[in-house]
Amino acid sequence: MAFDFDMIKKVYSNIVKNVDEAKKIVNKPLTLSEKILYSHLWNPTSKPFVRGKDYVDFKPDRIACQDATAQMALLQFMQAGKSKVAVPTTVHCDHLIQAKMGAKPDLIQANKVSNEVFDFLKNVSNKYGIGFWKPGAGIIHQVVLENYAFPGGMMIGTDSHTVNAGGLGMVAIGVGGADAVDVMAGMPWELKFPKIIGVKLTGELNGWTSAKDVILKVAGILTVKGGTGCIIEYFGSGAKALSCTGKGTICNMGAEVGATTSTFGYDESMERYLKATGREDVANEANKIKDYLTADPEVYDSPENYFDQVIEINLSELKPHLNGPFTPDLATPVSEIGDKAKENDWPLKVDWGLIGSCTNSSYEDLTRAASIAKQAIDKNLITKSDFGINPGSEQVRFTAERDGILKIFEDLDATIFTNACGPCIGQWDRSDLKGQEKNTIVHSFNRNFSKRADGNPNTHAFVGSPEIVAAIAIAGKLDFDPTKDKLINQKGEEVMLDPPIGVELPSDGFDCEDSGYIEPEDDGSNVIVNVNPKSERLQLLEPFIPIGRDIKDARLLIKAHGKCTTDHISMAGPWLRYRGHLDNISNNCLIGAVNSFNMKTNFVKNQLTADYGGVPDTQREYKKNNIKTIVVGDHNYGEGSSREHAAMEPRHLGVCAVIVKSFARIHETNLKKQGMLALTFDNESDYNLIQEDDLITFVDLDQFEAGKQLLIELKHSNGTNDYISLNHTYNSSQIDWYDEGSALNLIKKENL
Ligand code: MIC
Ligand code: SF4
Repeated sequence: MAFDFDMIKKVYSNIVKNVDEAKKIVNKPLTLSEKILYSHLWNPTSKPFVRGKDYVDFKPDRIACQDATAQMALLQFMQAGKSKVAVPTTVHCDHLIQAKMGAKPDLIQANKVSNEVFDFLKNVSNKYGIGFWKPGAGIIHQVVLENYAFPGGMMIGTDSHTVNAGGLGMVAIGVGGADAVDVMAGMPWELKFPKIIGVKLTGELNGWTSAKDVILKVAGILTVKGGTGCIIEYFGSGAKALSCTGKGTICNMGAEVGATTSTFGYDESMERYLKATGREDVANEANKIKDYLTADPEVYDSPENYFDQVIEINLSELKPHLNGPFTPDLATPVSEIGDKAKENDWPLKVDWGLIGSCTNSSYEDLTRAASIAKQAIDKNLITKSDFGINPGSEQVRFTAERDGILKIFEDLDATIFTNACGPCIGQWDRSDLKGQEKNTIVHSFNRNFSKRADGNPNTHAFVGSPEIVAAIAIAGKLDFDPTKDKLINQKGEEVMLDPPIGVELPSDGFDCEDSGYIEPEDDGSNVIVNVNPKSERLQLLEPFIPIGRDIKDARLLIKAHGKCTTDHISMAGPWLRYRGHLDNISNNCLIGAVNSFNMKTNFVKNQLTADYGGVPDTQREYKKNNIKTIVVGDHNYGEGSSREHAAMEPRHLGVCAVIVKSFARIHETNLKKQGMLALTFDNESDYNLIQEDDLITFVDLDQFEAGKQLLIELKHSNGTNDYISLNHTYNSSQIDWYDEGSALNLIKKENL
């Protein structure tokens, strides 16, 4: 039986009732996204919601957390005063495993190095009724797709790629830990009712083109912020023809365009996947209410009448792409990447080809890449680049091993790493890299921000499908176009690679000896959770003190120039080790952000001494001297990860406000939840008015209220001043979070 089958049945009976009701209220045919949203309302509504405007309370069906974010989420939940989580929740250990030698030794090493954290997560899970997936079980989103996702469901997860579950027709949304705590504590989860972008897929994938190329293309069209505040709903004959895990790939990388989530209507590919992954029961239930698990026919017949924006992609004409470097929306067809690389001086030699990550580590992905690897062996080719594979889950790995797929990669000298995130999040001991040399890697991951995979700012990372990565790793050069270029084999002959052939689902079924799942005790009240006060990895949280309505003569900590993702604000890689220790991890606060006054990273002016120093150290000095500070940023500030550390660190160190041109959704919410001010310039160019030595005063914060601008005064060091109007999206309950010091403080108060 599927996990939480009774819950799913209940959701299905509600969907029927609630969608019928919603149709009357909205009074027109509904998109799938609306059906799922309206059937998960916390309170019934009598009026339609305005997309992109109304804040709505939702009731998600489940929660998933991964080890790197779960630590902070659970440390917060432990303070909420509850004995058990209110909705089915799971924790997945996948981020804290470094790729180095290969799966077995790497896992042993991770269990040694992060034993304290894994034990903490296991105990807390056991205590509060949370399902625990131990290290090696797989990457959270692949495990969720295989076990928990279900058509028409709504879930949240403390990871931005939670959206992967859209591949099984869910509305699955990435959130910060504090949001997850609300739902774990039995409270509603709030979201601004999203706009909806329709993507119509026509034609059929062929040759070297795969599902990955759909989202690489969409990323090129929408850019990293084009999906902000929107759900992307895919439909059309081309959508139906995609496999379920292919749909997962597309939804997964919706995070890279800032989309709230992405989804597909229930279809036969999902039915096949549910059945293949042991959930025939769920498929049978879904089949009974099929029409409720996709949009009304009118919507897909005339999409322009129902979506806020419509994009059409003809899959028959779509070409394989490589996106990058440094940003996932720089989309280039493989056939043009060589010329572009030469123009831009990107290194053509490719040092590594990496296959894996939550977006492309399914059985089908491995078979498509293996079909290329097999040809290389048969045609006497060797890989010119190093080649590494992270399978998505133990079920995928076990089955791929049984079916001889891993052997093909090994015969080609690839290293099979653990079923985990690995290099995707900088958990990679990259042996070939000596210093900061300029180099190129290609991978099937989703993000390629500067320094992400290996900490080297000069690594040019390109994102492509697993089969393109395999082909390029074999060729060893970025300007290899497998659709037309030949390679010279070991015998000196010219050979070509044929297009990949994938196996959607294993013909002998999935198999696995130990999935890595640990069920919690029914009553965990006797489970003891210890946190060593001397630990450098875990630290119990102290409540934040409210910032208050009086911010006068604050200092500028940093004005960040250009792209400032959560990786720039709170780097991952080696810093993942401190994710459960707020004070220690705060030592990476904003160290990757570029100071717009000198274009250097981690080099800001300390107004107390007039010296320049690192961001965290400088901020600690301000805090010691009770000086309030603000951070200023550019567009899409906080893009990428859901990690709330990017908000908690500045909060912990005493930053009051973050003022930017625009925010990424999750990060903006994270700042609000932690009791900070998240504000945007009314006039974007006012960013330029802010000077390094300014004294900054909030003029009317005493009148902070929903829908009303705030005004700040800048006193410049030359004696002049400027006034700047700032916008915000706080509603009145979010202003309460600010006044209480954090959303958690408010929960605690209400529980008392
Ligand atoms: C990522 O892909 O950036 C991560 C690491 O999975 C993050 C979560 C984290 O920072 O722990 C995400 O996507 O939310
Ligand atoms: Fe893990 Fe990478 Fe997926 Fe994030 S994007 S969950 S780091 S595999």
